[in-house]
Amino acid sequence: MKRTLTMMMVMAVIAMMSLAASAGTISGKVSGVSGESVVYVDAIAGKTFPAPTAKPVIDQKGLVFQPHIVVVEQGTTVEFLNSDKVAHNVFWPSVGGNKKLTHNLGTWPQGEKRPFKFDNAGAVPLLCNVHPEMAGYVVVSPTPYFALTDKSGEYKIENVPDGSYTVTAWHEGAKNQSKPVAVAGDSKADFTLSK
Ligand SMILES: [Cu+2]
Repeated sequence: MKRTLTMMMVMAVIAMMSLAASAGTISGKVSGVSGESVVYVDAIAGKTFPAPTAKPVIDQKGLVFQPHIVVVEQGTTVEFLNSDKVAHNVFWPSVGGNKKLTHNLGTWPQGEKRPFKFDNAGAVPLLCNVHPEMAGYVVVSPTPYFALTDKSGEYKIENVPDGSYTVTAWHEGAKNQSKPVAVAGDSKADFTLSK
């Protein structure tokens, strides 16, 4: 009996180790631009993901969108808060460059929050029609595998299952760059973006 238990425990440990070995990280650096960028794994044919439950908040405070860039998984509801004494508006002219996906959330006073569920992938340039100088971004990733780089461009996407993917880097005002990345444990992918 004891022996069977020991055997089962050994087998469980082996199973856990092989699971751990079948996923890794994608890390690297985005250069050619300064400040934060976004890196994400593009849609994977035949693969869907559970609906995200987190609802990140973008605040409008001191006449700026805070944070300036938020990256979310497709299907995420983002809540837009106004913490200023003045009324703010939120609208976007396109999603992923598609102008048909333009939307105006309206204009609302201090303390109010309005949600929006982002069902389409791509970068969403946030604007406020009351304050033309205000700008922010929601970047909607088609997969749960995404990262915001640090200010020097370094990023790490964790728990990516082994496989072959297309990975895209985005930066405000620059052209997207996509490249194939084969993940087998820990992998590297660097990007150089330009306007
Ligand atoms: Cu505003």
